[in-house]
Amino acid sequence: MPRPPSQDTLNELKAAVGIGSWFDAPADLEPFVVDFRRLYRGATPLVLLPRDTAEVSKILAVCHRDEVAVVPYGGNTSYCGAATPDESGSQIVLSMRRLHHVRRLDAANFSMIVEAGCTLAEAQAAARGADRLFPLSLGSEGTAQIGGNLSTNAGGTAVLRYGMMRDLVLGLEVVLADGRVMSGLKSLRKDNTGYDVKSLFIGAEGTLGVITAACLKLFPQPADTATALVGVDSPQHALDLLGRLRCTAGDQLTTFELMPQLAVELTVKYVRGVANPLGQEAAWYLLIELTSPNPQENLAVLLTDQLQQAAVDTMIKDAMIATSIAQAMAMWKLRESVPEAQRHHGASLKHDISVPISSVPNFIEEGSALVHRLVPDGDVVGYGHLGDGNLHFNVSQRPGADAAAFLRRGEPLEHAIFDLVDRLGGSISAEHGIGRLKTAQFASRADPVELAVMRDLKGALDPKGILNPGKVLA
Ligand code: 2HG
Ligand code: ZN
Repeated sequence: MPRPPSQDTLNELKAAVGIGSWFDAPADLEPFVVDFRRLYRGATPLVLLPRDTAEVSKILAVCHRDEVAVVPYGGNTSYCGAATPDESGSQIVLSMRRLHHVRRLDAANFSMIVEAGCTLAEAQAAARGADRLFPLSLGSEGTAQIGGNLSTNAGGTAVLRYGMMRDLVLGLEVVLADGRVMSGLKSLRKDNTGYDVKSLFIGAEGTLGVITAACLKLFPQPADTATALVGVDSPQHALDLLGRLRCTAGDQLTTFELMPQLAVELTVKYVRGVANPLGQEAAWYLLIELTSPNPQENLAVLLTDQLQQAAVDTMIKDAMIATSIAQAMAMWKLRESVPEAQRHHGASLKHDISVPISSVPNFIEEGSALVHRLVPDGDVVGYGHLGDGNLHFNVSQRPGADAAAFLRRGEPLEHAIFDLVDRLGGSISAEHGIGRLKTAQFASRADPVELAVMRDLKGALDPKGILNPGKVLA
Protein backbone atom coordinates (compact mmCIF):
# COMPACT_ATOMS: atom_id res chain seq x y z
CA MET A 1 0.00 0.00 0.00
CA PRO A 2 1.45 3.40 -0.95
CA ARG A 3 1.84 5.96 1.84
CA PRO A 4 2.11 9.76 2.04
CA PRO A 5 5.53 11.05 0.94
CA SER A 6 7.84 12.36 3.66
CA GLN A 7 9.48 15.77 3.27
CA ASP A 8 12.74 13.98 2.49
CA THR A 9 11.11 12.03 -0.33
CA LEU A 10 9.56 15.20 -1.75
CA ASN A 11 12.95 16.92 -1.64
CA GLU A 12 14.62 14.00 -3.35
CA LEU A 13 11.98 14.00 -6.09
CA LYS A 14 12.43 17.73 -6.66
CA ALA A 15 16.18 17.24 -6.88
CA ALA A 16 15.68 14.45 -9.43
CA VAL A 17 14.25 16.94 -11.93
CA GLY A 18 15.86 20.20 -10.79
CA ILE A 19 14.60 23.74 -10.29
CA GLY A 20 11.90 24.81 -12.75
CA SER A 21 10.72 21.25 -13.28
CA TRP A 22 8.33 20.89 -10.38
CA PHE A 23 5.39 22.76 -8.84
CA ASP A 24 4.08 22.70 -5.31
CA ALA A 25 2.27 26.03 -4.97
CA PRO A 26 -1.51 25.52 -4.75
CA ALA A 27 -2.29 27.81 -7.72
CA ASP A 28 0.14 25.88 -9.96
CA LEU A 29 -1.26 22.51 -8.85
CA GLU A 30 -4.86 23.41 -9.69
CA PRO A 31 -4.96 22.25 -13.37
CA PHE A 32 -3.48 18.91 -12.33
CA VAL A 33 -6.08 17.98 -9.73
CA VAL A 34 -9.31 18.41 -11.68
CA ASP A 35 -10.31 16.11 -14.53
CA PHE A 36 -11.52 17.32 -17.90
CA ARG A 37 -15.19 16.52 -17.18
CA ARG A 38 -14.93 18.00 -13.66
CA LEU A 39 -16.17 14.77 -12.12
CA TYR A 40 -13.29 14.63 -9.64
CA ARG A 41 -11.28 17.09 -7.58
CA GLY A 42 -8.19 15.48 -6.09
CA ALA A 43 -5.14 16.85 -4.33
CA THR A 44 -1.40 16.45 -4.73
CA PRO A 45 1.65 17.74 -2.85
CA LEU A 46 3.83 17.87 -5.97
CA VAL A 47 3.75 17.93 -9.76
CA LEU A 48 6.93 16.80 -11.49
CA LEU A 49 7.79 17.67 -15.08
CA PRO A 50 10.70 15.43 -16.12
CA ARG A 51 12.54 16.21 -19.35
CA ASP A 52 13.64 12.76 -20.36
CA THR A 53 13.33 9.05 -19.71
CA ALA A 54 16.27 9.04 -17.31
CA GLU A 55 14.47 11.54 -15.06
CA VAL A 56 11.25 9.48 -15.16
CA SER A 57 13.34 6.49 -14.17
CA LYS A 58 14.89 8.33 -11.21
CA ILE A 59 11.46 9.49 -10.04
CA LEU A 60 9.95 6.02 -10.14
CA ALA A 61 12.93 4.47 -8.41
CA VAL A 62 12.46 6.88 -5.50
CA CYS A 63 8.68 6.41 -5.42
CA HIS A 64 9.10 2.63 -5.49
CA ARG A 65 11.65 2.63 -2.69
CA ASP A 66 9.52 4.94 -0.50
CA GLU A 67 6.17 3.48 -1.58
CA VAL A 68 4.76 6.72 -2.89
CA ALA A 69 1.91 6.73 -5.43
CA VAL A 70 2.39 8.31 -8.88
CA VAL A 71 -0.29 9.50 -11.28
CA PRO A 72 0.92 9.85 -14.89
CA TYR A 73 -0.62 12.94 -16.51
CA GLY A 74 -0.83 13.70 -20.23
CA GLY A 75 -3.27 16.11 -21.91
CA ASN A 76 -5.94 15.60 -19.21
CA THR A 77 -8.61 14.73 -21.76
CA SER A 78 -9.65 11.47 -20.09
CA TYR A 79 -13.41 10.99 -19.87
CA CYS A 80 -12.99 8.68 -16.88
CA GLY A 81 -10.76 10.62 -14.50
CA ALA A 82 -7.75 8.42 -15.34
CA ALA A 83 -5.15 11.18 -14.85
CA THR A 84 -6.45 12.80 -11.67
CA PRO A 85 -4.94 12.10 -8.22
CA ASP A 86 -7.30 11.00 -5.47
CA GLU A 87 -8.43 13.21 -2.57
CA SER A 88 -5.80 11.92 -0.10
CA GLY A 89 -3.24 14.53 -1.12
CA SER A 90 -0.49 11.90 -1.08
CA GLN A 91 -0.21 11.01 -4.79
CA ILE A 92 2.52 12.66 -6.89
CA VAL A 93 1.53 13.86 -10.38
CA LEU A 94 3.94 13.05 -13.20
CA SER A 95 3.33 15.44 -16.10
CA MET A 96 4.77 14.09 -19.35
CA ARG A 97 4.50 17.28 -21.36
CA ARG A 98 8.24 18.03 -21.49
CA LEU A 99 8.97 14.71 -23.16
CA HIS A 100 7.70 16.04 -26.47
CA HIS A 101 10.34 15.30 -29.07
CA VAL A 102 10.08 13.39 -32.30
CA ARG A 103 13.17 11.27 -31.87
CA ARG A 104 13.32 9.77 -35.33
CA LEU A 105 11.16 9.60 -38.43
CA ASP A 106 11.97 6.87 -40.94
CA ALA A 107 9.87 7.63 -44.02
CA ALA A 108 11.08 4.55 -45.91
CA ASN A 109 10.07 2.33 -42.97
CA PHE A 110 6.80 4.20 -42.56
CA SER A 111 7.48 4.71 -38.87
CA MET A 112 8.39 7.38 -36.33
CA ILE A 113 9.55 7.43 -32.75
CA VAL A 114 7.81 10.07 -30.67
CA GLU A 115 7.88 10.86 -26.98
CA ALA A 116 4.85 10.46 -24.77
CA GLY A 117 4.28 14.17 -24.20
CA CYS A 118 3.87 15.03 -27.91
CA THR A 119 0.31 16.05 -28.58
CA LEU A 120 -1.48 13.94 -31.13
CA ALA A 121 -1.65 17.00 -33.41
CA GLU A 122 2.15 17.44 -33.15
CA ALA A 123 2.67 13.78 -34.06
CA GLN A 124 0.31 14.11 -37.02
CA ALA A 125 2.14 17.25 -38.18
CA ALA A 126 5.54 15.54 -37.94
CA ALA A 127 4.28 12.72 -40.15
CA ARG A 128 2.72 15.16 -42.61
CA GLY A 129 6.05 17.01 -42.84
CA ALA A 130 7.59 13.81 -44.23
CA ASP A 131 4.66 13.20 -46.60
CA ARG A 132 3.31 10.48 -44.36
CA LEU A 133 0.11 10.05 -42.36
CA PHE A 134 -0.27 9.24 -38.70
CA PRO A 135 -3.94 8.30 -38.86
CA LEU A 136 -5.25 8.44 -35.29
CA SER A 137 -7.78 11.26 -35.30
CA LEU A 138 -10.00 12.56 -32.51
CA GLY A 139 -11.68 15.75 -31.37
CA SER A 140 -9.18 16.51 -28.61
CA GLU A 141 -6.07 15.91 -30.75
CA GLY A 142 -4.69 19.41 -30.11
CA THR A 143 -4.42 18.64 -26.37
CA ALA A 144 -4.38 14.86 -25.97
CA GLN A 145 -0.88 13.42 -25.76
CA ILE A 146 0.54 10.30 -27.37
CA GLY A 147 1.24 8.74 -23.96
CA GLY A 148 -2.41 9.17 -22.99
CA ASN A 149 -3.59 7.93 -26.39
CA LEU A 150 -1.51 4.81 -25.82
CA SER A 151 -2.52 4.40 -22.20
CA THR A 152 -6.22 4.51 -23.08
CA ASN A 153 -5.84 2.74 -26.44
CA ALA A 154 -7.62 5.72 -28.03
CA GLY A 155 -10.00 5.28 -30.95
CA GLY A 156 -11.59 8.21 -32.80
CA THR A 157 -12.92 8.66 -36.30
CA ALA A 158 -10.56 6.64 -38.51
CA VAL A 159 -10.57 3.31 -36.64
CA LEU A 160 -12.61 1.66 -39.37
CA ARG A 161 -9.66 2.01 -41.76
CA TYR A 162 -6.57 2.11 -39.52
CA GLY A 163 -7.55 0.51 -36.21
CA MET A 164 -7.14 1.84 -32.68
CA MET A 165 -3.93 3.12 -31.09
CA ARG A 166 -2.86 -0.43 -30.23
CA ASP A 167 -2.89 -1.28 -33.94
CA LEU A 168 -0.60 1.65 -34.70
CA VAL A 169 2.28 0.69 -32.40
CA LEU A 170 5.50 -1.05 -33.40
CA GLY A 171 7.46 -0.57 -30.20
CA LEU A 172 7.42 1.10 -26.78
CA GLU A 173 9.83 2.50 -24.25
CA VAL A 174 8.38 2.10 -20.76
CA VAL A 175 9.65 2.94 -17.31
CA LEU A 176 8.61 0.19 -14.91
CA ALA A 177 7.36 0.79 -11.40
CA ASP A 178 10.81 0.25 -9.88
CA GLY A 179 12.50 2.65 -12.32
CA ARG A 180 13.93 0.09 -14.75
CA VAL A 181 13.60 1.15 -18.39
CA MET A 182 12.20 -1.32 -20.90
CA SER A 183 13.75 -0.24 -24.21
CA GLY A 184 11.43 -1.75 -26.78
CA LEU A 185 11.53 0.89 -29.49
CA LYS A 186 11.83 -1.55 -32.36
CA SER A 187 10.39 -0.51 -35.69
CA LEU A 188 9.60 -3.97 -37.02
CA ARG A 189 6.46 -5.25 -38.72
CA LYS A 190 7.43 -8.78 -37.88
CA ASP A 191 8.89 -9.83 -34.55
CA ASN A 192 7.84 -13.12 -33.01
CA THR A 193 10.29 -13.22 -30.15
CA GLY A 194 8.37 -14.24 -27.08
CA TYR A 195 5.41 -12.54 -25.43
CA ASP A 196 4.03 -9.27 -26.77
CA VAL A 197 5.01 -7.36 -23.63
CA LYS A 198 4.47 -3.88 -25.07
CA SER A 199 0.80 -4.67 -25.57
CA LEU A 200 0.33 -4.91 -21.79
CA PHE A 201 1.05 -1.22 -21.33
CA ILE A 202 -1.38 -0.10 -24.04
CA GLY A 203 -4.78 0.54 -22.51
CA ALA A 204 -3.39 0.03 -18.98
CA GLU A 205 -3.96 3.70 -18.09
CA GLY A 206 -0.60 4.06 -16.40
CA THR A 207 -1.21 1.26 -13.90
CA LEU A 208 1.54 -1.08 -15.13
CA GLY A 209 4.30 1.28 -16.23
CA VAL A 210 4.90 4.79 -17.55
CA ILE A 211 5.19 4.94 -21.34
CA THR A 212 7.89 7.45 -22.28
CA ALA A 213 8.15 6.94 -26.06
CA ALA A 214 6.63 4.89 -28.87
CA CYS A 215 7.51 3.77 -32.34
CA LEU A 216 4.35 4.38 -34.38
CA LYS A 217 3.24 3.16 -37.79
CA LEU A 218 2.88 5.67 -40.59
CA PHE A 219 0.84 5.43 -43.79
CA PRO A 220 0.75 7.19 -47.16
CA GLN A 221 -0.89 10.61 -47.11
CA PRO A 222 -4.32 10.62 -48.75
CA ALA A 223 -4.25 12.41 -52.11
CA ASP A 224 -7.94 12.02 -52.90
CA THR A 225 -10.76 12.45 -50.39
CA ALA A 226 -14.55 12.38 -50.70
CA THR A 227 -16.67 13.54 -47.76
CA ALA A 228 -20.45 13.37 -47.51
CA LEU A 229 -23.22 14.15 -45.09
CA VAL A 230 -26.14 11.80 -45.55
CA GLY A 231 -29.64 11.73 -44.05
CA VAL A 232 -31.26 8.36 -43.28
CA ASP A 233 -34.49 7.26 -41.63
CA SER A 234 -33.12 4.64 -39.28
CA PRO A 235 -29.94 3.07 -37.86
CA GLN A 236 -30.79 -0.07 -39.86
CA HIS A 237 -30.61 1.90 -43.12
CA ALA A 238 -27.30 3.37 -41.94
CA LEU A 239 -26.01 -0.14 -41.29
CA ASP A 240 -27.16 -1.35 -44.72
CA LEU A 241 -25.28 1.53 -46.35
CA LEU A 242 -22.18 0.77 -44.27
CA GLY A 243 -22.19 -2.84 -45.49
CA ARG A 244 -22.61 -1.76 -49.08
CA LEU A 245 -19.81 0.83 -48.92
CA ARG A 246 -17.44 -1.61 -47.26
CA CYS A 247 -17.98 -3.99 -50.15
CA THR A 248 -17.63 -1.38 -52.89
CA ALA A 249 -15.04 1.00 -51.46
CA GLY A 250 -13.08 -1.52 -49.39
CA ASP A 251 -10.28 0.05 -47.39
CA GLN A 252 -10.98 3.46 -48.86
CA LEU A 253 -13.88 3.77 -46.45
CA THR A 254 -12.16 5.64 -43.61
CA THR A 255 -14.98 7.21 -41.60
CA PHE A 256 -18.60 6.26 -40.99
CA GLU A 257 -20.11 8.29 -38.18
CA LEU A 258 -23.72 8.36 -37.00
CA MET A 259 -25.59 11.27 -35.39
CA PRO A 260 -29.24 11.57 -34.41
CA GLN A 261 -31.28 14.62 -35.39
CA LEU A 262 -31.05 16.01 -31.84
CA ALA A 263 -27.23 15.99 -31.92
CA VAL A 264 -27.27 17.99 -35.14
CA GLU A 265 -29.92 20.35 -33.78
CA LEU A 266 -27.96 21.05 -30.57
CA THR A 267 -24.71 21.53 -32.46
CA VAL A 268 -26.26 24.04 -34.88
CA LYS A 269 -27.85 25.82 -31.91
CA TYR A 270 -24.83 26.10 -29.59
CA VAL A 271 -21.68 26.01 -31.70
CA ARG A 272 -20.88 29.09 -33.72
CA GLY A 273 -20.26 28.55 -37.41
CA VAL A 274 -22.00 25.16 -37.58
CA ALA A 275 -24.88 24.63 -40.02
CA ASN A 276 -26.78 21.63 -41.34
CA PRO A 277 -25.98 21.56 -45.05
CA LEU A 278 -28.81 19.18 -45.96
CA GLY A 279 -32.00 20.63 -47.47
CA GLN A 280 -34.38 18.49 -45.46
CA GLU A 281 -34.26 17.18 -41.92
CA ALA A 282 -33.58 13.51 -41.28
CA ALA A 283 -33.98 11.32 -38.21
CA TRP A 284 -30.32 10.27 -38.49
CA TYR A 285 -27.23 11.68 -40.16
CA LEU A 286 -24.04 10.05 -41.38
CA LEU A 287 -20.65 11.59 -41.92
CA ILE A 288 -18.88 9.42 -44.47
CA GLU A 289 -15.35 9.81 -45.78
CA LEU A 290 -13.40 7.87 -48.38
CA THR A 291 -9.67 8.45 -48.79
CA SER A 292 -6.97 7.13 -51.09
CA PRO A 293 -3.29 7.88 -51.67
CA ASN A 294 -4.00 7.75 -55.42
CA PRO A 295 -4.93 11.23 -56.72
CA GLN A 296 -6.65 9.69 -59.77
CA GLU A 297 -9.01 7.54 -57.72
CA ASN A 298 -12.11 9.68 -58.41
CA LEU A 299 -13.58 8.95 -55.02
CA ALA A 300 -16.24 11.64 -55.38
CA VAL A 301 -17.58 9.80 -58.42
CA LEU A 302 -17.57 6.47 -56.59
CA LEU A 303 -19.32 7.96 -53.56
CA THR A 304 -21.88 9.82 -55.73
CA ASP A 305 -22.72 6.64 -57.63
CA GLN A 306 -23.11 4.67 -54.43
CA LEU A 307 -25.30 7.29 -52.77
CA GLN A 308 -27.46 7.67 -55.88
CA GLN A 309 -28.02 3.94 -55.94
CA ALA A 310 -28.79 3.97 -52.21
CA ALA A 311 -31.36 6.74 -52.80
CA VAL A 312 -33.00 4.68 -55.58
CA ASP A 313 -33.15 1.76 -53.14
CA THR A 314 -34.72 4.09 -50.52
CA MET A 315 -31.83 3.38 -48.19
CA ILE A 316 -31.06 7.10 -47.77
CA LYS A 317 -33.21 10.25 -47.80
CA ASP A 318 -30.80 12.98 -48.72
CA ALA A 319 -27.08 13.48 -49.25
CA MET A 320 -24.52 16.13 -49.93
CA ILE A 321 -21.00 15.47 -51.14
CA ALA A 322 -18.52 18.19 -50.25
CA THR A 323 -17.24 20.00 -53.34
CA SER A 324 -14.56 21.99 -51.51
CA ILE A 325 -12.24 21.52 -48.56
CA ALA A 326 -14.23 24.20 -46.72
CA GLN A 327 -17.45 22.20 -47.15
CA ALA A 328 -15.77 19.01 -45.96
CA MET A 329 -14.38 20.86 -42.93
CA ALA A 330 -17.84 22.21 -42.12
CA MET A 331 -19.22 18.65 -42.13
CA TRP A 332 -16.41 17.54 -39.83
CA LYS A 333 -17.04 20.49 -37.54
CA LEU A 334 -20.68 19.46 -37.25
CA ARG A 335 -19.66 15.99 -36.07
CA GLU A 336 -16.74 16.99 -33.86
CA SER A 337 -18.69 19.70 -32.04
CA VAL A 338 -21.39 17.38 -30.72
CA PRO A 339 -19.70 16.89 -27.30
CA GLU A 340 -19.28 20.67 -26.94
CA ALA A 341 -22.94 21.27 -27.86
CA GLN A 342 -24.03 18.68 -25.32
CA ARG A 343 -22.00 20.47 -22.66
CA HIS A 344 -23.70 23.79 -23.42
CA HIS A 345 -27.12 22.16 -23.34
CA GLY A 346 -26.83 20.99 -19.72
CA ALA A 347 -25.90 17.94 -17.70
CA SER A 348 -25.35 14.67 -19.51
CA LEU A 349 -25.02 10.98 -18.73
CA LYS A 350 -22.41 9.30 -20.91
CA HIS A 351 -22.10 5.70 -22.03
CA ASP A 352 -19.13 4.90 -24.27
CA ILE A 353 -20.22 1.45 -25.37
CA SER A 354 -19.65 -0.94 -28.22
CA VAL A 355 -21.63 -3.88 -29.54
CA PRO A 356 -21.16 -5.99 -32.66
CA ILE A 357 -21.87 -3.63 -35.58
CA SER A 358 -24.83 -5.73 -36.63
CA SER A 359 -26.44 -5.22 -33.19
CA VAL A 360 -26.31 -1.41 -33.19
CA PRO A 361 -29.92 -0.86 -34.37
CA ASN A 362 -31.17 -3.29 -31.76
CA PHE A 363 -29.06 -1.59 -29.07
CA ILE A 364 -30.37 1.86 -30.01
CA GLU A 365 -33.98 0.69 -29.91
CA GLU A 366 -33.74 -1.11 -26.58
CA GLY A 367 -31.40 1.48 -25.05
CA SER A 368 -33.74 4.34 -25.99
CA ALA A 369 -36.68 2.51 -24.38
CA LEU A 370 -34.62 2.23 -21.18
CA VAL A 371 -33.89 5.95 -21.22
CA HIS A 372 -37.55 6.84 -21.72
CA ARG A 373 -38.50 4.64 -18.80
CA LEU A 374 -35.69 5.48 -16.35
CA VAL A 375 -34.85 9.08 -17.27
CA PRO A 376 -38.08 10.77 -18.27
CA ASP A 377 -36.40 14.19 -17.99
CA GLY A 378 -33.64 13.26 -20.46
CA ASP A 379 -33.22 12.96 -24.22
CA VAL A 380 -31.03 10.40 -25.96
CA VAL A 381 -28.10 11.90 -27.85
CA GLY A 382 -26.58 8.62 -29.03
CA TYR A 383 -23.94 9.22 -31.66
CA GLY A 384 -20.52 8.02 -32.66
CA HIS A 385 -18.47 5.60 -34.60
CA LEU A 386 -21.01 3.30 -36.25
CA GLY A 387 -18.30 1.83 -38.45
CA ASP A 388 -16.73 0.40 -35.26
CA GLY A 389 -19.96 -0.49 -33.45
CA ASN A 390 -19.03 2.21 -30.89
CA LEU A 391 -21.71 4.61 -29.72
CA HIS A 392 -21.56 7.45 -27.26
CA PHE A 393 -25.01 6.62 -26.03
CA ASN A 394 -25.38 9.84 -24.09
CA VAL A 395 -28.42 11.32 -22.44
CA SER A 396 -28.89 15.09 -22.17
CA GLN A 397 -30.87 16.79 -19.48
CA ARG A 398 -34.06 18.26 -20.96
CA PRO A 399 -34.14 22.09 -20.75
CA GLY A 400 -35.63 23.23 -17.45
CA ALA A 401 -35.12 19.84 -15.74
CA ASP A 402 -33.49 19.79 -12.30
CA ALA A 403 -29.85 18.84 -12.97
CA ALA A 404 -29.31 17.12 -9.61
CA ALA A 405 -32.44 14.96 -9.95
CA PHE A 406 -31.47 14.14 -13.54
CA LEU A 407 -27.95 13.09 -12.51
CA ARG A 408 -29.33 10.88 -9.73
CA ARG A 409 -30.99 8.75 -12.40
CA GLY A 410 -27.57 8.09 -13.92
CA GLU A 411 -26.68 5.07 -11.82
CA PRO A 412 -29.80 2.94 -12.39
CA LEU A 413 -29.69 3.86 -16.07
CA GLU A 414 -26.03 2.89 -16.34
CA HIS A 415 -26.78 -0.53 -14.82
CA ALA A 416 -29.61 -1.10 -17.25
CA ILE A 417 -27.59 0.06 -20.27
CA PHE A 418 -24.59 -2.07 -19.29
CA ASP A 419 -26.88 -5.10 -18.77
CA LEU A 420 -28.09 -4.57 -22.32
CA VAL A 421 -24.50 -4.21 -23.53
CA ASP A 422 -23.56 -7.47 -21.77
CA ARG A 423 -26.56 -9.25 -23.28
CA LEU A 424 -25.47 -8.15 -26.75
CA GLY A 425 -21.86 -9.23 -26.17
CA GLY A 426 -20.59 -5.65 -26.08
CA SER A 427 -18.15 -3.56 -24.05
CA ILE A 428 -18.90 -1.03 -21.30
CA SER A 429 -15.91 1.03 -22.42
CA ALA A 430 -15.25 1.06 -26.13
CA GLU A 431 -12.63 3.79 -26.40
CA HIS A 432 -12.48 5.97 -23.27
CA GLY A 433 -11.08 3.45 -20.80
CA ILE A 434 -12.03 2.58 -17.22
CA GLY A 435 -10.11 5.24 -15.26
CA ARG A 436 -11.67 5.84 -11.88
CA LEU A 437 -15.20 6.19 -13.22
CA LYS A 438 -15.93 2.63 -14.26
CA THR A 439 -13.83 0.52 -11.87
CA ALA A 440 -16.83 -0.93 -10.00
CA GLN A 441 -18.83 -1.75 -13.10
CA PHE A 442 -15.75 -3.24 -14.72
CA ALA A 443 -14.93 -5.40 -11.69
CA SER A 444 -18.47 -6.71 -11.43
CA ARG A 445 -18.91 -7.47 -15.14
CA ALA A 446 -15.52 -8.66 -16.41
CA ASP A 447 -14.81 -12.35 -16.76
CA PRO A 448 -13.50 -13.36 -13.29
CA VAL A 449 -10.62 -15.36 -14.68
CA GLU A 450 -9.56 -12.52 -16.97
CA LEU A 451 -9.79 -10.14 -14.03
CA ALA A 452 -7.64 -12.48 -11.93
CA VAL A 453 -5.02 -12.53 -14.71
CA MET A 454 -5.07 -8.73 -14.74
CA ARG A 455 -4.57 -8.61 -10.96
CA ASP A 456 -1.67 -11.07 -11.27
CA LEU A 457 -0.07 -8.87 -13.92
CA LYS A 458 -0.54 -5.79 -11.77
CA GLY A 459 1.03 -7.60 -8.80
CA ALA A 460 3.98 -8.73 -10.91
CA LEU A 461 4.72 -5.37 -12.53
CA ASP A 462 3.80 -3.06 -9.66
CA PRO A 463 4.09 -5.10 -6.44
CA LYS A 464 3.88 -2.04 -4.20
CA GLY A 465 0.82 -0.67 -6.02
CA ILE A 466 2.35 2.78 -6.61
CA LEU A 467 1.25 3.26 -10.24
CA ASN A 468 -2.00 5.18 -10.63
CA PRO A 469 -3.76 3.49 -7.68
CA GLY A 470 -7.54 3.40 -7.80
CA LYS A 471 -7.66 3.31 -11.59
CA VAL A 472 -8.76 0.35 -13.76
CA LEU A 473 -8.45 -2.27 -10.97
CA ALA A 474 -9.65 -0.64 -7.78
C1 2HG B 1 -16.33 11.67 -29.64
O1 2HG B 1 -16.39 10.66 -30.35
C2 2HG B 1 -15.61 11.57 -28.33
O2 2HG B 1 -16.77 12.77 -30.00
C3 2HG B 1 -16.41 12.16 -27.17
O3 2HG B 1 -15.21 10.27 -28.07
C4 2HG B 1 -17.67 11.44 -26.82
O4 2HG B 1 -18.42 13.23 -25.39
C5 2HG B 1 -18.50 12.05 -25.70
O5 2HG B 1 -19.29 11.30 -25.11
ZN1 ZN C 1 -15.66 8.89 -29.70
